[in-house]
Amino acid sequence: MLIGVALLSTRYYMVDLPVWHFLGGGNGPDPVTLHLRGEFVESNLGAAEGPAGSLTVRMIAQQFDFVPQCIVVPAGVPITFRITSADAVHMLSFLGTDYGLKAVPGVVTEATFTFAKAGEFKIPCHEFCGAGHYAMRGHLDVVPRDQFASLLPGERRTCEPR
Ligand SMILES: [Cu+2]
Repeated sequence: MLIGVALLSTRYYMVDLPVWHFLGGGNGPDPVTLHLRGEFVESNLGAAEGPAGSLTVRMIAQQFDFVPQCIVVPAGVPITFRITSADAVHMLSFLGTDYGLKAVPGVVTEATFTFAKAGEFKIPCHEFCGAGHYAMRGHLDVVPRDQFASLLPGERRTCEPR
């Protein structure tokens, strides 16, 4: 019993929060209408410049991919990630770095990371989320700052060769 309680209390984000949001609590994004309205509509995903040159990346994790599948960001600039999930709990890890992010339905996870050098990072899902979990991976393309500045908004959401 005690072990059960201890286990559950460490799984707060996986058990309590999704139940809480399902019951109408909280004011996070609704996983069902995520793609249709609010902060996480398709046109608002990817890297976007905010006031004072800040950079925010918005992303949705869902069974079994990331939207957008690839994001382009500049090197050496603090990047604020805002991530949510459309279904299960997912865990993004940026291979080759210490950075990781949990995507939880109904909740926006926010963290700011800086990638010092240009390079490509794979973003595999590290939380078992279903049958296609093994194939769930995104990409992060870190490009030099001046190259990023010359990209059009649409080019920041794709890893097509430039
Ligand atoms: Cu997964």
